[in-house]
Amino acid sequence: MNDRPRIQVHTGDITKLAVDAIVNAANTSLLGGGGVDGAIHRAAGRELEFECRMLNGCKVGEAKITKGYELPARYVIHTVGPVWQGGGKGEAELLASCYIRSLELATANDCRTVAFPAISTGVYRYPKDEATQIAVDTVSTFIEKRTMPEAVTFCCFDDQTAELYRQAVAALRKG
Ligand code: AR6
Repeated sequence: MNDRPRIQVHTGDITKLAVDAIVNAANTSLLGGGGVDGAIHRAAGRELEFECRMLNGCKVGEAKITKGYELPARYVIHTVGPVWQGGGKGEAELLASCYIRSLELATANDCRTVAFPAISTGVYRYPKDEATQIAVDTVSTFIEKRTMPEAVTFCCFDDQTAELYRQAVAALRKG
């Protein structure tokens, strides 16, 4: 193991990352959509959609894995975040479950490096600060008990989101 922190924060487009697996914030159909889902399908090419068609969708809080096709990433892990409905419909547990199920699949497929977008914080309207806290807490709890994945990148699309993640990661290191 080297000394690089196991949790990293990156600002940019997740489709450009040459990691073992990128995570997609998909919908239950797994057949593509807007936001990061649309960007991943565009960059991976039509074969990704063909493989997704075979998967029979995915439940909220669960995850499924495909190949990465034309992406630099070897795999795409598709997970479905909860739609924000005010916080009283189990959204926090479902969002945490997205991170856990994705990391379990990554581990089962020998992925050393994994990148996550900010699941549910776009079209699904999950408040960014709460979603960030859940993402960072859940991932750090998962990896501290295991050696894999070796590194997890939170890939933020804008600087404001990246700053939220940096603060949450820094708080973790102090705590
Ligand atoms: N790289 C990294 N992050 C991105 C990228 C990108 N290329 N593009 C957007 N984001 P969203 P959701 C950020 O709406 O809220 C889709 O239509 C974006 O700024 O993509 O989980 C699906 O098919 C935001 O912070 O996902 C579903 O129907 C984050 O990714 C629905 O949207 C998530 O925003 C899922 O909604």
